[in-house]
Amino acid sequence: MSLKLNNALSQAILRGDAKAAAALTAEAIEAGADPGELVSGHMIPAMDEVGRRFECQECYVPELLFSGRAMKASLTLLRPLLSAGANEAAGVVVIGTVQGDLHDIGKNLVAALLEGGGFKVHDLGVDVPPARFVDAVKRHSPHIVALSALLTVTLPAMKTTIEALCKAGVRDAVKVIVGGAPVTRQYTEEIGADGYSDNAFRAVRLARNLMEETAGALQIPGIS
Ligand code: B1M
Repeated sequence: MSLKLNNALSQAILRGDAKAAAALTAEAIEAGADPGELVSGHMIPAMDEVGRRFECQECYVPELLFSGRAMKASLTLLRPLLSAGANEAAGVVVIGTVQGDLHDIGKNLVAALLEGGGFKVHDLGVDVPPARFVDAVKRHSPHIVALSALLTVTLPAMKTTIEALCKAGVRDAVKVIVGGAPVTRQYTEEIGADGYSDNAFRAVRLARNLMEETAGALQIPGIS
């Protein structure tokens, strides 16, 4: 896979050209590129650059939207490769972006990589109210509830989601993991979540570690 092509993919995402991003991703896959490297080495840096430009008012919401679409167009092609190997042996996860927050690219990436790590994932989407997380826990009996937030103003929704799980009497039945750009380890501890990852790839390791910690108590098939 040539560096030129990788740069072209970053540039396509940066200028919000979904058609080019998809075509270049397909070309890269065909050329045998590593999907994880495409995502973390080229696509995420492009989105970070869009974010930097937005912050400096060098671009505006429409540009965020178009770059988001281009990123999604690439991820649609990469997702089957990232999530290959899904089964229920590793554990069950309910994932969603918390109430008030519409950002789902990072959350989708975490979901795909968890699937690739062997987890069965129930994705509740974006802007998920606490009550829907509670319902999903009752319905799917997950081992892990994964919460994503990208906005400083939606961070408190992580806390209220955990409080809702407590109130419904299901908090002790699950591990709660949190992530997203504004989330910190300190905040994770403050709200009583069980784990935090600043990165989608490391979220899989975190989920596995939590499963290993609780394997005895939860009697999870496939984990001894
Ligand atoms: Co918005 N946005 N956005 N945006 N957006 C950010 C987040 C922002 C940082 C841009 C900036 O100012 N630099 C800023 C937030 C500032 C803050 O609160 N601190 C911001 C803002 C302000 C807004 C609006 C308020 C803008 C407005 O309307 N005035 C608005 C809010 C809408 C809402 O949610 N209610 C808004 C809207 C949007 C779009 C809809 C246009 C679009 C989202 C499209 C979509 O998601 N479908 C968008 C985009 C694209 C961005 C940026 C540019 C890119 C986000 C992204 O997809 N990154 C973003 C700037 C940035 O992040 N640099 C920005 C790529 C993705 C792979 O990374 O999601 O961070 P990320 O996920 C990472 C990690 O965070 C982690 O793993 C991933 C990869 O390693 N991770 C987890 C995420 N979830 C995890 C969960 C885990 C573990 C790890 O465990 C459970």
